[in-house]
Amino acid sequence: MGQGKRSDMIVHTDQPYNAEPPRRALSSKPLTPLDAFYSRNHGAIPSIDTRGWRLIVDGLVGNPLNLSLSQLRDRFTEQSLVATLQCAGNRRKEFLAFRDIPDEVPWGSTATSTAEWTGVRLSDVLEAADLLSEAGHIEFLGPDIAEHASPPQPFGSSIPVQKATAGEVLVAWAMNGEPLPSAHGGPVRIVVPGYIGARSVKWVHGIRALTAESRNYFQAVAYRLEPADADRSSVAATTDFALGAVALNSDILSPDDGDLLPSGPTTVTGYAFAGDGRGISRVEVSGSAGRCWHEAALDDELGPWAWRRWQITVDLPVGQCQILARAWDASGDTQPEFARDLWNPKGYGNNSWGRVNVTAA
Ligand SMILES: Nc1nc2c(c(=O)[nH]1)N[C@H]1C(S)=C(S)[C@@H](COP(=O)(O)O)O[C@H]1N2
Ligand SMILES: [Mo]
Repeated sequence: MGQGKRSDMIVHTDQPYNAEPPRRALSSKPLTPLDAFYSRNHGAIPSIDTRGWRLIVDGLVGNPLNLSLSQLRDRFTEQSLVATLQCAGNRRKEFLAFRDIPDEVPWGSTATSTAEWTGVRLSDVLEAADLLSEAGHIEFLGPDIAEHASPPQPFGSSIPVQKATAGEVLVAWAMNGEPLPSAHGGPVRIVVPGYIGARSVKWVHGIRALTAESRNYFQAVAYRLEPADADRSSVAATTDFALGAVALNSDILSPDDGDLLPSGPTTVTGYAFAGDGRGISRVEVSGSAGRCWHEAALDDELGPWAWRRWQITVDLPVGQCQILARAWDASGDTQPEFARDLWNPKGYGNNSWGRVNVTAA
């Protein structure tokens, strides 16, 4: 069991450790157990001594801070919230049927998970540091070196100051009531609810107020959405942009792709998630490859930053059959039908209809 994970994790790479759970591991509970939570790493997982850990808050602040974990805990009010993390590369595998994406992890459908996070509000920390009005972005600095970045460098990211001061962003030390495991950023990480996972920097040791976006490789080069033809054109792409809020997505968690099932009534479960706090308004499921759709029952909300789980019973005819799911969010947005219409050179943001193929006997 690598990194304290269940033995049936789908491990894409051991070094660095990149693994996602089987769908059934996400379908059983609203909060993802720690041993099933996907883990995405660009470098070796560091082992950080909690007693020696410090958080430096500097840059465009009037009062720079240097805090130990106990000072962080004592000085600010503890907050907990449920938030779903979703990697921008979630469901990249579906793009590969259309066109190859070299050098990126071929994530399936489960580079997403949900936990209750506990820590302090980033907005409170920034207020104590006397954030200056010139600040436009807040940068997070990690210690782990990504060898494949050019040049090799520690992982980092930034978010706009409006998001950083909105109250939901946490400097977190616990996950589902347990101290943060190393694989998830222990002792302390940032959690940016509603944004792509890459902005939630693990093992954070620095928070820096800047005028503009971070120049870290993972903000300035990777995790940007490029036009579909960017890798073929001779001129540099000018319209790529840093990914922030997660696009509306939904997917099927049970049954799994390739399952053999009895025909007749079958329970289908899944999740829907709209980034940046937009609620889920409706989920529809088809057991007949889209010939007819039925409205799924939504589970209780876990809060504005978490996935909305859903379930429905559909009648499966004997034979091969494709089950589909699509969601609507509170802004009336819905998901595109095909991954191929969303293909992009780095394979980010596949939020096409959820799709599993099963055989009913
Ligand atoms: N320091 C650091 N933080 C990081 C990363 C990393 O490689 N190093 N990966 C990011 C990415 S791309 C994602 S999707 C999330 C994954 O968080 P998890 O491993 O806790 O699931 O962490 C983010 N934070
Ligand atoms: Mo990610």
